[in-house]
Amino acid sequence: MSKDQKNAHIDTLCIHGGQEKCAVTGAVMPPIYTSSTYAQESPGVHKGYEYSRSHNLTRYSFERAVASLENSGISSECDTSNGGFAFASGLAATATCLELIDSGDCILAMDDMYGGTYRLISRVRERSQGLRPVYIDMTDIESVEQAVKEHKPKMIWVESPTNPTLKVSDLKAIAEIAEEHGAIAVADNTFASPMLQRPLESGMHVVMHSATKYLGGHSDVVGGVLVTRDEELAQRIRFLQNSIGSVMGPFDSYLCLRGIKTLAVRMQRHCESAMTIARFLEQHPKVESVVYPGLESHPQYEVASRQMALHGNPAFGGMITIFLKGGVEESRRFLETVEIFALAESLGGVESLIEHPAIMTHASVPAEARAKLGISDSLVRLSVGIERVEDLVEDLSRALDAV
Ligand code: P1T
Repeated sequence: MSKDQKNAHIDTLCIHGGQEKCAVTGAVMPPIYTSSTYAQESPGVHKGYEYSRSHNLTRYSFERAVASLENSGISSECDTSNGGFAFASGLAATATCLELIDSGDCILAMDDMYGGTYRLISRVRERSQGLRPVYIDMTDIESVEQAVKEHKPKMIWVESPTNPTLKVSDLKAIAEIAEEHGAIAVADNTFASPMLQRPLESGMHVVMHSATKYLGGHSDVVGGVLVTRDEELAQRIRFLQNSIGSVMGPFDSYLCLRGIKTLAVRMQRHCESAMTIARFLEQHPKVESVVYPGLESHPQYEVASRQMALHGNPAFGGMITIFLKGGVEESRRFLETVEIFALAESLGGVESLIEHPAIMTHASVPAEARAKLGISDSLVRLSVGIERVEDLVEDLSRALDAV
């Protein structure tokens, strides 16, 4: 990015952050570099590009763009992509991040999080890496302090807002605890996106995204990202990214880069429509309760209002969780009746999606843990897209009438 863009507004950074026009052609978008390898003049003498797992300019463009949005502050002298790293999926990013800690180490993790993250930590890395996970509710900062003292974790993994119960944790307070105890603090920022929340600015060491969601934004690509503000971690993650090799390919990098160009306008619409829908659902007689960080009834409404903002005003994202009156049959009827909302896993795209976490995205979380977290048969998760909000309300209204 040129010097005069350094203080640019985040809306502008979505389009220009970390980008340079092609020196040869002036192309405003980077070419999709498909070459798997690069010719060398003499063994070891090359233009900085050896092999595409290690070096790929299309991927770098996307990595730099996200690093700019997350405000990594890492120079290109320290890291080619300013501390941004792109992976084949969100879970590939998470898996690589977990390699920052050693066999036998404790990881303190949020009790509620994406089911696949839980599965990776508990059902894969606990066995293969000897990780010792401890799950706690990080909305309670005192319990984070206590758990850190007791278990001495090497990594603290927090998702905020969480998937699917939308718990919001105080990232600044957690980062301070991690810093004091020498643990690496990682925030999964998928639900908020860098438009609403920049965890590195709150002191977290690493931010993770499923780029499949808001960054990509069009449900047509699977990807993941890590960004760090710490120079040493940047070097270690660069090494791990290349050594493990689960990198994002050039076509996907191009799609993700294209996606974030419209992140600012998309997030604005997601937030506005979700608020309208949350208020509509809140007063609906077939709905037992609505969880949305922007409602005063949300248990962490105050933290969310402080931590999540769009253009300086509190903003709470496009995800809503509801509890329907009744059980699995009522949920099924509702989910089978919606038309504009697609019954599908995933979230964060321009189209509205709806799903049943207990049967779909969080089936890998043990039933006992799900029950403790309240992920019941009547819980339904909505990802509010950017269609006309009146049409979305009508769709939900019709489906609720059918329950
Ligand atoms: O699907 P993948 O790109 O590998 O990302 C995993 C992931 C990580 N973190 C959060 C908060 C997520 O929501 C996800 C993926 N989630 C879904 C597929 C879902 O429907 O919830």
